[in-house]
Amino acid sequence: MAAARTFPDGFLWGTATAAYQVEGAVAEDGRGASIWDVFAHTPGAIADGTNADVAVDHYHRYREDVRLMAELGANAYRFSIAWPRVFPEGTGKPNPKGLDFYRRLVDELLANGIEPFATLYHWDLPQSLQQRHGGWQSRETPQAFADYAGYVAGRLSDRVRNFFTINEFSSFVEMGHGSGRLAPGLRLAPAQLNQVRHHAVLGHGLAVQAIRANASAGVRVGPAEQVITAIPVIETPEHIRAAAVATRELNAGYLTVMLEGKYTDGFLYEQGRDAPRFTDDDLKAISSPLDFVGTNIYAAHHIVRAADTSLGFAMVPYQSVHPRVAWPGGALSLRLTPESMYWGTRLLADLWHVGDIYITESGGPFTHEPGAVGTQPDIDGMENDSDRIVWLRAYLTQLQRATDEGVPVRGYFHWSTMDNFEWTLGLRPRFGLYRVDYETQRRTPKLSAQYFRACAQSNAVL
Ligand code: GCO
Repeated sequence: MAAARTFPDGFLWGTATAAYQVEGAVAEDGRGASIWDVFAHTPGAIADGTNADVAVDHYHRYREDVRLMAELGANAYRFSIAWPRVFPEGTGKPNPKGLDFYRRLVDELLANGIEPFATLYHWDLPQSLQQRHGGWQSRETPQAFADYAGYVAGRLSDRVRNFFTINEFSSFVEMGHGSGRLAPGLRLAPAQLNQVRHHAVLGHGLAVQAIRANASAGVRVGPAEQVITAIPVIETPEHIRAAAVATRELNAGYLTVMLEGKYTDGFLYEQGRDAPRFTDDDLKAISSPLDFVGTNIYAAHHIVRAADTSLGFAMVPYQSVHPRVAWPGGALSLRLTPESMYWGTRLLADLWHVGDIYITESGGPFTHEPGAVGTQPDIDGMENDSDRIVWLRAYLTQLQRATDEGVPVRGYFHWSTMDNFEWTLGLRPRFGLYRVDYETQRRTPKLSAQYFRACAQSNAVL
C-alpha cells in the first residue's frame, strides 16, 4: 500500500461559488442591479445568449445545496456576498433583507458543520457606482467598498470568522477594463487601466482596515487573488530562482504591492508615464497586514528558465500541443500544469513569508453533454467525469507535496460545488462536482463528487 499522502490535521476541504454565478433572484428582496446584470443583458456579450437572472437558483435552494456540500464531506464553503443586495445603490441606505439571506445561508452551513468563508467582492459591482462615479476608475469606489465591507463584517462576524476582500483582481481589472471581455466591458488606455488597478488594491487595503475596525475579535481577512504563477522548467536552483523573480515581477500590480507596500522598480519603470498615481498613505493602506492569502490556481501562467536578461529569467513559451482542457464555446483553455499548485504556494511562503494560504479555487471545465459526439455514458447514474478526477488527483498530489514540505496551506476550495454561470461563456462550461439540469434545476453528483468525498474523508490524495 503506497504511503498515505495525507494533508495536515485540520486541513479544510471545501467548494467555492460566487453570488452572481449561482444565486439568481436578481430583483428579489431589494437587490439592486450590478454591472454584471447590465453586461449579461447586453446583446452579444454572453457566448450562448444566457444570463444569470436565475442561474442555479441558489438564493432559494441554498438549504438543499448545503446538504449537497455535507454529502461531499466538505467542512468549509467559500461563497461571495452580493454588494448590491446589501447596498442596492452601492452606498447610502442599506437593504436589511440583503444581509438576512446571508445570515440564513451561514446558519445553515454552521448547522451542517461547514465553516463559512465569505468573499466580499466577486465582481458584481453595484451598477449605481458605475453610473455615478465610473466604478473602479474613481477613488470613490475603494472607499465605498471599505464602507460596505465594514458594515457586513460588523454584522456577520459573530458567525463568519473568515473574509476574503476581493476575488481575482487581475481578472476583473484587466478583462473588465482592458480587453473589455468582462463587465463593465471597458477598454481603457494604459494610464487609466493602471489607475483602476491601483483603486482595486486600495479598495482591498481600506476594506482590511474597515473589517478590523468593525468585526468582532479574532476575525481573519485576506485577498483571494489568482496569483500569476511561474513554474521552473527544470527544478534546479537556477531555474527555481528564476521562477521566484518572475513570480514577484508578474504580480507587481497586485499581490506584490499588497505584501511589500510598494510597486516594484521593474513595474514602475515598465509603466513609465502610465504608472499609477498614488500616495504613501495609499501604499500603507494597501499593505495592511493580512491573516492569510487566498489564491486561485488553475494552471501555471508561465514556465520560466534562468536567463541572462535584466531580470534574470525568460519565459519558456507553451507549445500549442501542451495537454489542456478547453472551455466549451470559447477560445480559453487550461494547460495541464499540476506543479502550479506546488510552486504557486511554495513561492508565496518563500518570497513573502505568508503564514496561512488557502487554495480558494482550482478545477477545470470538463463538460460532457449527453448525446454529444465523444460523450461517454453515465456510470451508475453519475456523469463520467473521470477526466476531472485524473486532473484533480494530479493537482492535489502537488499540493500535498507542498504541505508535506511544510508550506502552510490550510485548505482547498474546489471550483465549483455545482455547474453554474461561467461569465461571458454563459452556461456551457461545466465546472461542478454536481451536474445541474438547467431546465429543472436538479442537482446530480458526478463521479468526481465521489472522488472529492473520498479525499475529504481521508484528508488525503487518493
Ligand atoms: C475566476 C472566477 C470564477 C470562475 C472560475 C472558472 O477564477 O475566473 O473566480 O468565478 O468562474 O475561475 O473560470
